[in-house]
Amino acid sequence: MSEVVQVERHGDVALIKVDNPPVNALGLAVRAGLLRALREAEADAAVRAVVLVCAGRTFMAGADIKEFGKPPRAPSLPEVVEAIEASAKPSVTVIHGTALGGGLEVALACHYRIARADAQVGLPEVKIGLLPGAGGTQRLPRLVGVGRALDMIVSGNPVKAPQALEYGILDAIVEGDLAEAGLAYARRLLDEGRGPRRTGERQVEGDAALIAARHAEVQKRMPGLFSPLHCVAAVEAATRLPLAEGLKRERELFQECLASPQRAALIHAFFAEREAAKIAGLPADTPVREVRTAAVIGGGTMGVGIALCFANVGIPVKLLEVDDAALDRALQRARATCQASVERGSLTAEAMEKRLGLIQGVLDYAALAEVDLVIEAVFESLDVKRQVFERLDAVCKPGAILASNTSSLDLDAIAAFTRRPQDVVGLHFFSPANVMRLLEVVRGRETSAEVLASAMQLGKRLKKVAVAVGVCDGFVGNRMIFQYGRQAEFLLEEGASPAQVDSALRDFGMAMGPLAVRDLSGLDISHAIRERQRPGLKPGQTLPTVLDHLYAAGMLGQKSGAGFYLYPQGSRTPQDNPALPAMLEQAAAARGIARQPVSAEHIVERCIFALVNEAARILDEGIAQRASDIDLIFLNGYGFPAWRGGPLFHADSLGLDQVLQRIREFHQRFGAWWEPAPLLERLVAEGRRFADL
Ligand code: 3H9
Repeated sequence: MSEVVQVERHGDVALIKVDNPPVNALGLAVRAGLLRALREAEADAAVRAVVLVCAGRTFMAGADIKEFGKPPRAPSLPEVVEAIEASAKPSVTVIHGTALGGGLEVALACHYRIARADAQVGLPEVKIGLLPGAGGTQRLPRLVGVGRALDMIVSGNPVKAPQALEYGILDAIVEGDLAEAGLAYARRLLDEGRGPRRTGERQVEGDAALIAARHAEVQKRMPGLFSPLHCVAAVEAATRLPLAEGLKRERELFQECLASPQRAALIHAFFAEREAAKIAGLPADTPVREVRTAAVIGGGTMGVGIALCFANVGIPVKLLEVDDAALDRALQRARATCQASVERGSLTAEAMEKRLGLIQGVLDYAALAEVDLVIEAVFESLDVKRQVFERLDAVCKPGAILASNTSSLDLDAIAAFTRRPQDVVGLHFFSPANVMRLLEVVRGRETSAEVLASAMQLGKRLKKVAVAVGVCDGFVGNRMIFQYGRQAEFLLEEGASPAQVDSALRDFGMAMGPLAVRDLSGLDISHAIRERQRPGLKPGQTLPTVLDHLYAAGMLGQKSGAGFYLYPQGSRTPQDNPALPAMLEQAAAARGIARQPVSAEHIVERCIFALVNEAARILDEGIAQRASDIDLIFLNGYGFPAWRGGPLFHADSLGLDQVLQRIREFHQRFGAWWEPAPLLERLVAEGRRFADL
């Protein structure tokens, strides 16, 4: 018997225990072990029932994702699952932690399912470009109905044990030792004379109208995504085919997903997220400082969003403002944000009050003396930051972590305003902070290993994707986005309209077009950044001038009703700005060019390759640790399409030689901004990819 699967006899019940840390993934050894254990129990006349439990922190979290894309090895998971369901002896499984993907499919094949109250079950395959391929799409609808099965399979979101009980996925919720609970349940089954109860033998009620509606909804809400429609098709098959044929159809659809480039991109993103937590030179056992209480300085949109991040995970947080009126506004803003969640149904009124109760408004720095961590979210000016950090240095207890949410100022300069630069770190949240998953953790020259490790751990606690970055103008994300946005402006001057630029990039998969984003964040901010950067430009790095024209006309984006687009009467729907064409003509004339049509393909190449070229410099300078960290930043902070895996995964899949060739052409045609990054040239010369770094 393989050691990852062990069998113990408890009288007439065989207890099968899976122990494959960290998450009991169903790799080859587990599959083979399960099959052997099952056959052994089948063959032993003294065994009358089987109990399946997992050791460690969780039930099986699914197939072993590392095996996808490699040659399949028998026994396959569907084979194991079929054997479990077909068994003539009743089986009970006990779920703790998360039963996900193939893990839940194994559980659905067991004849009875019980779980701890804090367990969760789900079929998240869609999130990695797949569909449940071991019977999940055929058995779940048989158990919970087509509507609920589609909800779970298309969203990939898990449900908690009490809800799973209500749905009929679980038979009971249990407490205490897993094996004992399973054995007790099995004994009861035997006492009551109950035998196997196979989900696959149940009938599914078809609902063609519901399936058609879901199909249409997926097409609308998830454009460009390959696997969600396959999920719908597989569930549809369950409604009209007998189990064996439905399983065959599921297998075919699964194989199509497995072969799709989107699967590879999404799995890249999955592992990128896990990799990002590992920092070279920072051992996993680096001591961390516990954050029991926090404070945020500044109650603007950003500060309030950050305070909510803490309250959302149950950490008490003080919010400091300059006077009563500003504090009132900030607390109102926090309430309004939560209220919107209550109205959407994603938060109960009771939970809202609990969260808001964790945010305490304060006016005096003295109130911050005992907090474990402070995040400054005040105006982006070094002078203002100096005042804040000098005061924090004076009042905060020794060992408190002092963080800045600056998006582009020099963190080392900020750290130098204190006598404890080792305790200073950047925590760059993205707006809206309580929604966006990305957190750039900026490591200053002096930031201690302990503070960096604590900040990374805090990111995970706040349910963020924390990525460590180094100090430079704009860190990783914004530094790249400066290049991207600049190309968007050049393209306008060369002949494109804002709607053309934005729709080309939306069609590529970006959540929003670059110009609509700029209007949303405010052109005054873009202008201020541009002016700050101007003195550092290298020879030949000319700037587009359209922004200057808009700024001079007081067109600051959504906040002023006009920017790259027009927003009449407070509308958020962009319309053409009639003042823009004349400005673009002027800008083009100043550059000595005639505006002419630009293709969508050219727009995408200019903007996306600008990201890639800058990312290569960032990697070379060590500002980002690895290519996949940069991908992660763009996937979680900038609306880059997950199914393309991030800008560098995308560049690898296009072929870096192709990308470099286009960049060289752009260098010839458009000048200094396009000087190829040395790393890109090296990679191409060596026939390597970003993924090989
Ligand atoms: C599937 O089941 C297909 C079937 O339908 C059909 C097949 C025919 N495989 O996230 P963490 C590793 S598709 C391999 O930091 P947490 C992970 O890389 C699968 N490795 O922990 C990390 O490794 P490392 C459907 C896996 O507590 C370590 O475990 N299932 C897998 O924050 C810890 O992970 C899913 O999509 C895996 N399946 O969260 C579930 N899962 O330490 C994917 C994890 O070397 N997993 N690892 O960096 C998750 O959602 C989370 O990992 C989980 C734990 C919630 C389980």
